[in-house]
Amino acid sequence: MSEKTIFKRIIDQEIPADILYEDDLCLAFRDISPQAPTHVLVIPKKEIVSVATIADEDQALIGHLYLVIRNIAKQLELDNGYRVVVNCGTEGGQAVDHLHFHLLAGRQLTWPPG
Ligand code: DGP
Repeated sequence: MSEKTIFKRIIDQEIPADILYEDDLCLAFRDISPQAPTHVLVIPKKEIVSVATIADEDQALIGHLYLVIRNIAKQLELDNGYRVVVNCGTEGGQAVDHLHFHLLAGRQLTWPPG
C-alpha cells in the first residue's frame, strides 16, 4: 500500500491542523504556508489524487466542496473577493497528491499567476 499523504494524515487526526470546518465529506483548514492573509485548504475526505482523477460519481462531492468554500468565504467575511485555486500535476504546481482547493484572500491577487 502506498504511503498516506499529509492531508490523509490530517483527516485521520494523526497530525494537527487549524481546522475551520468539517463534515462527513470534507475538511477545511488553514494552509501551513499561507500565500495570502487568508489561505484555507478545502479537501474531500475521499482520497482523490487530483482534478485529473475525479470520477463521474464525484460530481455531487465536488459541488459540495464549492458550496463549503462559499460558506467559509461568507463566514470569514471575504467581502472584497477571493480566489479559488486548484493545482493539478507537476506543471500545475501540485505538491500534495490529495485533491485540494486553495481559498486565498486578504490582499490584491495578481494575474497571471506565476
Ligand atoms: P499544492 O502546491 O497545490 O499541492 O498545495 C499544497 C499546500 O499544502 C501548500 O500550500 C502547503 C500546504 N501544506 C503542506 N503540508 C501541510 C501541512 O502539514 N499542514 C497544512 N495545514 N498545510 C500543509
